[in-house]
Amino acid sequence: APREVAPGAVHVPGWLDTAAQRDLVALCREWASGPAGMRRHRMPRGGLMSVRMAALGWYWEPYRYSRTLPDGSPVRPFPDLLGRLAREGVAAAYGSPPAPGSPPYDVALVNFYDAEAKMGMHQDRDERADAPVVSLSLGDTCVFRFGNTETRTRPYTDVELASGDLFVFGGPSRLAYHGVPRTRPGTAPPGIGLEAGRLNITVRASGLPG
Ligand code: MD5
Ligand code: FE
Repeated sequence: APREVAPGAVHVPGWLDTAAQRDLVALCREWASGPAGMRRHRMPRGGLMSVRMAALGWYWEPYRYSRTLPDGSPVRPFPDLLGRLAREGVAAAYGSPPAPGSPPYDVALVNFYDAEAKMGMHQDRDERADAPVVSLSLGDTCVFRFGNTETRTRPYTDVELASGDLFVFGGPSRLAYHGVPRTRPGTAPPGIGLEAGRLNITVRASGLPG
């Protein structure tokens, strides 16, 4: 059953069944193989992110979206399947799908966490649309830290995100600070084709033209 962690932030445990998780893991492998596949980005202050990222629809690097990769080559197109899943995810979390005329889902970031990877507290504010972000978790469970809109620190709530879980972040929670302080290696379920590590797919509306 959906659980509201904060206004507009809804966790739906076990939303994807094993077959759907397996299909998404296989697609992530394909997406990871492309030119915009599984990069460790460098932060403006010099550090290398521990999470590896692939981009679909738009290329993202700290902190902007681009239509092309740094070398000018095109980004892999945004798959219709992820747009459909995002709209269904919003409906599952909020009880109704996005209103007609809402900004279209057009970008997905695929994050891979090995046993050591984590993501520091940050806001997702590079989008120009306020559509909810739809997050899908696959593989190892993680500790997801959901904070507040004012600071990177307390108060925050730690939520365990397991394989197959859906999380939708919208409304007043859209600009909350959040991060992944750790994963729990060895907790991935059998039968999805991901023996070690965690994949997270976030689907977003960029609000950017064309
Ligand atoms: C992850 N990814 O598990 C998380 C889950 C990212 C990222 O944080 O930026 O790729 S998605 C969490 C998220 C996205 C947008 C808004 C909020 C949370 N939020 O308002 O808390 O790899
Ligand atoms: Fe984020």
